[in-house]
Amino acid sequence: MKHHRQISILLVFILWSTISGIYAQENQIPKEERLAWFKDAKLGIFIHWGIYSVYGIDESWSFYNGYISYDDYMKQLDGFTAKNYNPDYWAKLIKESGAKYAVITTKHHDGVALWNTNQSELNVVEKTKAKRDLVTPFAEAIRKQELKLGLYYSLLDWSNPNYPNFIKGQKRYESDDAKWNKFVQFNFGQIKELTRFNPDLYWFDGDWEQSAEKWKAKEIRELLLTQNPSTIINSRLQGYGDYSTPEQGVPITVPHNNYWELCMTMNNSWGYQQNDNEYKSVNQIIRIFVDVISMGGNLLLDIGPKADGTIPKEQVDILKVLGTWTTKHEGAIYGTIAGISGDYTTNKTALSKDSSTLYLYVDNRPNGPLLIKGLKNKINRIWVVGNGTKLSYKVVGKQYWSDVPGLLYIELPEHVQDDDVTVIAVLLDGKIDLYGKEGQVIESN
Ligand code: H79
Repeated sequence: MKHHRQISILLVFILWSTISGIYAQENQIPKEERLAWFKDAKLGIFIHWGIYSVYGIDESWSFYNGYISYDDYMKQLDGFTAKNYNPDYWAKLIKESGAKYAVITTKHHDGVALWNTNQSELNVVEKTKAKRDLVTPFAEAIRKQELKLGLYYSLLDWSNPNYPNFIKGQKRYESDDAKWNKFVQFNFGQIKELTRFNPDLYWFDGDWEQSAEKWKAKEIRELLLTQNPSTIINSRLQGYGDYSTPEQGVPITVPHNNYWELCMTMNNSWGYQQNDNEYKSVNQIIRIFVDVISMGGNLLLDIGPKADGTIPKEQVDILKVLGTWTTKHEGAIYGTIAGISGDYTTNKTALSKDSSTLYLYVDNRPNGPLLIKGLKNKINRIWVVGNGTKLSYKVVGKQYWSDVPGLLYIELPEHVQDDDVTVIAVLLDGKIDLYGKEGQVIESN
């Protein structure tokens, strides 16, 4: 009798753990909740650090495209020292820029891992003078600054002997299930190792070379979400990610996916390239940033540290000046949502989450008062963000017999204007209410 009871308790337990196991796996936390911090973050810093910084050439692509031989590319292992690597300084600088998260390349397409992986000898601990895991101290430093941690990982690995693709036009094999299965095992091995860092975000790359089925993309997603149900995955997982990642090109219209992030270099390179001095100015970067914010996205701005771990001065300077602007305007950056259509004003705009404050980003010296048309709300107050100056405004041309709102003109004196982008807050009497018609029709047909 007692024995029976024990068995039924055991059965109930097995049933319970199976059911809860299934529920724990996928999407237990709704997407909006899981991606809430990401949606509010607006700025992240991308870090491309690898042996390609030794010669200062394109990360992985330089050998893939045949600009350097594979063997010569790999000679860079000898020059990668990380001698002056100071992750605490990196993290402080990232914090100072106003970014809320950082994404570091744990392994690029060249297959060189920045952590002490057990899956392959091709890692900086075993093959370079750095002789240590570089990801762990980075993760710790990032957490100390209360930033979110993102790990970049290339699904494809052009160095792995079991991976089919090697260099452009040269494959190791066309089809070989045994080899491919070994590679998948290796990939899962490395990804499992990365889960030990418990990142807030996984940034996959290189998914285009294989199908979801071959990568076992669904299983990768399940693995990551089982390990941490609140983690986020970028879109480069053949349909199994959470948010889209336009690369380099600023979107022209608001992307369809409500969650997106533009990744962009400061010059024309992801990694450190001494020869590339074509840096965007801080002014250009800030203007791109507000463009992204106005469409409800994030900017993931890239830096490329040198082989010894120092961050090039040009990049440090950009991060610091950017930080001055983001600090001054924090109220009009974090937690905002996409603004209103360009039909209503020539300025880029964003809205507070409750849609009761409209932010205007003035990225040119205006020729006269700023203009918003079609705004039905009453206005409570208008001021310059980060400066506090109250601005005078006037509603002009409202006709008592028409429901078309008047033209809202806002005076913006020279002395309150920012050198880069001036931000104006328009506090409305409630949720924004825009006139959606063509205008009052007067003529009868
Ligand atoms: O790590 C940086 C780059 O090295 C990597 N992503 C950033 C963050 C990257 N570079 N290029 N790409 C990703 C996309 C490459 C697309 C291409 Fe293709 C691969 C162009 C040609 C081969 C896939 C297949 C897209 C078009 C054809």
